[in-house]
Amino acid sequence: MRLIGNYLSPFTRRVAISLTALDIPFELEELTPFKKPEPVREYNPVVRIPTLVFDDGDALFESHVILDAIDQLVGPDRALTPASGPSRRRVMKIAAVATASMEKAQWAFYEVRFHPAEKVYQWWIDHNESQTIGGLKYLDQLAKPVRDEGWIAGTERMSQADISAAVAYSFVKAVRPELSISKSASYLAEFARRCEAMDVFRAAPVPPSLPS
Ligand SMILES: N[C@@H](CCC(=O)N[C@@H](CS)C(=O)NCC(=O)O)C(=O)O
Repeated sequence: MRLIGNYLSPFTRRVAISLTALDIPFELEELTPFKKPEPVREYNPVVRIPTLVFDDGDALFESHVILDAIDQLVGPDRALTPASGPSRRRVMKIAAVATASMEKAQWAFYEVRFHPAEKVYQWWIDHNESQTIGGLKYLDQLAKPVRDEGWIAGTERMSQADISAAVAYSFVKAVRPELSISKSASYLAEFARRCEAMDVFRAAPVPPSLPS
């Protein structure tokens, strides 16, 4: 399998960490679609990452679709999102808060990254950042009892809720450092630190610097 994307993208990162956690081998084709859109367009008409190309040439995009497909590949005993029942709903709800927080931080980041300084709309940044903070504070309360041990959705092993929550935290910290999220979501910070120390997370590290 070939994963097209990069590890600043939290959506790519949660897919990469999940693939590794499920022992599914893949190669990262590292690129940003803003600078190199063609290899993505070949498989994804909307030209976004992550795009996962299967060995038979088929491809999937949208991280939740990819994650569902790889869960199906390994089967319900190993899947990162439970197949049914209350735990499925809980894992999906927490992962949804995490991905919405990623998305909102990304929109604030894009506002600065893609506009000339005189066209940056501060109200829009503040609006998105307040939603990001709301999401991370929600995750913070869930992380409080499990910051040293256990999993955020109360599952017996790591689930998609854990991966997405930790990835969301690390992404926001990287792209919106001015939010000082380690202070306002300190339990989530501890939980994310624990996750980021795991081999599966370390195999898909957040880049040390932001793109220019
Ligand atoms: N909902 C999508 C979001 C994917 C996304 O926003 N990817 C960004 C990078 S993090 C991207 O490809 N941006 C390029 C663009 O929107 O033109 C998912 O879960 O995969």
